Amino acid sequence: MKITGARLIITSPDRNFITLRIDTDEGIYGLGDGTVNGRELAVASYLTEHVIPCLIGRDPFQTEDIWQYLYRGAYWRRGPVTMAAIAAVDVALWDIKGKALNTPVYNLLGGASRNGCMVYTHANGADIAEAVDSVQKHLAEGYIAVRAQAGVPGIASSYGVPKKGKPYEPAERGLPSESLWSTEKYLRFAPKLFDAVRNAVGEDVHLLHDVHHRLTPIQAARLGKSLEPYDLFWMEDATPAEYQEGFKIIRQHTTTPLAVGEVFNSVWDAHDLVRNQWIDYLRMTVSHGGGITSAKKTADFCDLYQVKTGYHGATDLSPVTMAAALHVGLAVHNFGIQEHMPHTALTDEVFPHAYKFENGYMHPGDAPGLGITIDEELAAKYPYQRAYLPVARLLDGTLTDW
Ligand code: EZ4
Ligand code: CO
Repeated sequence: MKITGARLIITSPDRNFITLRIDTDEGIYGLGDGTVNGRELAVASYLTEHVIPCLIGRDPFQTEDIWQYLYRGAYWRRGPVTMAAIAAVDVALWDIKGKALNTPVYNLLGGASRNGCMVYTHANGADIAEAVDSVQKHLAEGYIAVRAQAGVPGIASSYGVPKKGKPYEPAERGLPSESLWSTEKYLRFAPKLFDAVRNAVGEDVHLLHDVHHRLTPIQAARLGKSLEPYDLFWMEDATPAEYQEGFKIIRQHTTTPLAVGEVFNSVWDAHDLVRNQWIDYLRMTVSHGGGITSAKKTADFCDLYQVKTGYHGATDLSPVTMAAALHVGLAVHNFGIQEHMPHTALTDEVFPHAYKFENGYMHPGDAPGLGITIDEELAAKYPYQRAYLPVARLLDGTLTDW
């Protein structure tokens, strides 16, 4: 089999997505996701100008060789744009391989290691009462694990809390908006939120929380300690992780489980975190970290240290990434949990898919390949629109981590 062509489908059904379609001489095609929220067109250009011309004529079954060709062969390594472009190719090739062999991708990664992938979804509210209601609403939908975020009193717009009446979507059309942040107010508030949520839902529900890189290591250590009575499944992105050793400080002070990595793009971003057992869950996005080939290797590396997967699954990753994450998650031994922030109905319509949610778990489905298609006619009705994530400033105007 030979690759005969590849092209991008750029569409914005409620938000922007970059989809790579690779075609072969046997009529089988595969899909990959190259979306990097707020930097979409950089990946598109990287693929169109520099990657697609190198793919023509290659054997799509050579996922390892093509991965190495694009990674080592570029000389310039890593970074979200490069690794998302490599991932888009890699995921599309696994899709082709599955379709050609008439089997779901998870069978090519070791087969199903479980019946389904436990997922968590997002609950949020402008205040504690609304957040508690939102958690209960998601439990009624069948979720057994829920992430809770609430507006921090005195801060106009808090991370994870939508504008009234709208579903939460981190990017906004136009140029970046600016939000305010106060660590002091947040550190006082977060334990009150989880006291209320835990009391409302009882012991059996898995509760998660996303700090979204807002704290220093010692502040994160304090938060982890103050949340211990509420038995969190994890505390996510407690501190920016460029400095991996920062997690050692958090670890020394708290037994609250730690998850990190949604902005990582290489196993090397997590090397110290994993081999020192400073974290419990690695969140590196399948489509930002080089695709299925590297996700499988990274999961196997984590398994040696009892670190589990907790793949990023926000709405800014297309349904193609959700499918890829579920195939890897079903197969690897050390699956932990999968984030599930459901796409809008329109996005789902543009990307018809075989994966399903039922009673707290998701399954990638048994269609050959990834089990995902794209309705190109519908996609064409929603052209790209510039959109950005917000930036955050401290109350005195200092730019901080959003
Ligand atoms: O803010 O993916 O855990 N999920 C998250 C996400 C991120 C977005 C950024 O593009 O933190 O909602
Ligand atoms: Co997060």
